[in-house]
Amino acid sequence: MKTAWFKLAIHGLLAVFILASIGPYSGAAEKGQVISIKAKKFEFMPNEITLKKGVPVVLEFTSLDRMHGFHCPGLGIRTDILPKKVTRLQLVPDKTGTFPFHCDIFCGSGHEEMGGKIIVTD
Ligand SMILES: [Cu+2]
Repeated sequence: MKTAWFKLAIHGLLAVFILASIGPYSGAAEKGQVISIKAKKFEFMPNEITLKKGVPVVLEFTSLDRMHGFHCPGLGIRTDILPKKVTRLQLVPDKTGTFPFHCDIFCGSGHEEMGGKIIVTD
């Protein structure tokens, strides 16, 4: 009987630790308007994103088919985009301009055309 209670207490403690370690990261670490971007062969939707300089946003990526990559060299951001998984990137654009992005993980015969642009305005 004592061991059963002990196990229950340990499990309870573990649950508290796990929740405590997950808690602070859900939401608090990412601020800003969420922009959802879907990737599929061979396009990004949307493929044109307009942002404001100095205004934080969270780019939220999902793939509708296979693994893709998102790379925007002009803004110094990249991430893998995985199917059935949401990948978030926080971004505070620090300059205005038009910044092309593209898929940087080979995904098939239309891969080279898979891209778009981020426009940052004042
Ligand atoms: Cu690709």
